[in-house]
Amino acid sequence: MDKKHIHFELYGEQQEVAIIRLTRGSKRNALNDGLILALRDLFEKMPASVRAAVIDGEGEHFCAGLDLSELQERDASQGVFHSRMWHAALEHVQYGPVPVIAALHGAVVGGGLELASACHIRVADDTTFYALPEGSRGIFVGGGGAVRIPRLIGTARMTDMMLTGRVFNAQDGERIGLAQYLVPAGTAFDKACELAVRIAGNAPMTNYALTHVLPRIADQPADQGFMTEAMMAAIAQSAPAAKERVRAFLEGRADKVRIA
Ligand code: 1HE
Repeated sequence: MDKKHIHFELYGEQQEVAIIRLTRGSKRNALNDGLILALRDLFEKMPASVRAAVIDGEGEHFCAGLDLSELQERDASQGVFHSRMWHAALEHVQYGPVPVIAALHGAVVGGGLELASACHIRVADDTTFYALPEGSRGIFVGGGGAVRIPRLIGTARMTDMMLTGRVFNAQDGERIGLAQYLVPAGTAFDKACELAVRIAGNAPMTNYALTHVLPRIADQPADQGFMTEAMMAAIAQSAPAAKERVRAFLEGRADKVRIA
């Protein structure tokens, strides 16, 4: 494991937000095996106080993707296991204990985009650019990108990115759905922390429903999806946290919905 290239700290009044920073800036936060395993372990052993997490990268770029220097040494069967290791690690991010927000800047490329797409919310600053250089390097995505990226931007756009080496800038990335938020240069981390604190205050069952159940409903046929939704709705609304929140609104103690 490569804990020296990953920084972990707790943030917020109740230490409710985990900050996870890739700190391999000299290699543009390229993800070697040790870093991928360290990410998996962090999500597996998240402290109990944590209710949301932020991932960002040190230096000029979020992440340059797979560490290409490790690629040269692998044969086909090792390649399968390597890809499956990424899958397992990024499953821990997507289906881990808490909602995860990626704070993006600079290069979000290859495996860096695969990592970002395993997160639940992406906040990009103006310097962000997105690419899948696997296409021009003679390889393919292997970290879950073939499953997750078409769900964000559609199969046609991902095909274009890989066939032609197309690079999307921050504005176009937000327009096509690679990020949900676009913020001025240098502010993605602060915005991600602000969102994380807000998310951490949600009822835990609602956050669980959104991170673990909604994506599965989206993959179900409509008939099954409606049924899963009904089950989840019933479970969420029966939690004491939900009852108190609804009561607070009815008694005028909770915020109304307003545009910011
Ligand atoms: C790396 C990597 C890397 C940088 N593996 N070492 N990803 C790519 O094909 C992207 C490759 N990287 C780049 O295009 C550029 O580095 C960046 C646009 C991200 C940044 O450019 P720049 O000018 O700021 O940095 P640089 O000078 O290119 O790189 C600085 C150092 O980082 C340099 O090493 P040095 O020892 O010469 O200082 C680079 O070699 C090193 N570096 N990126 C290894 N990716 C699960 S499958 C996923 C498949 C993929 O992700 S494939 C896509 C890989």
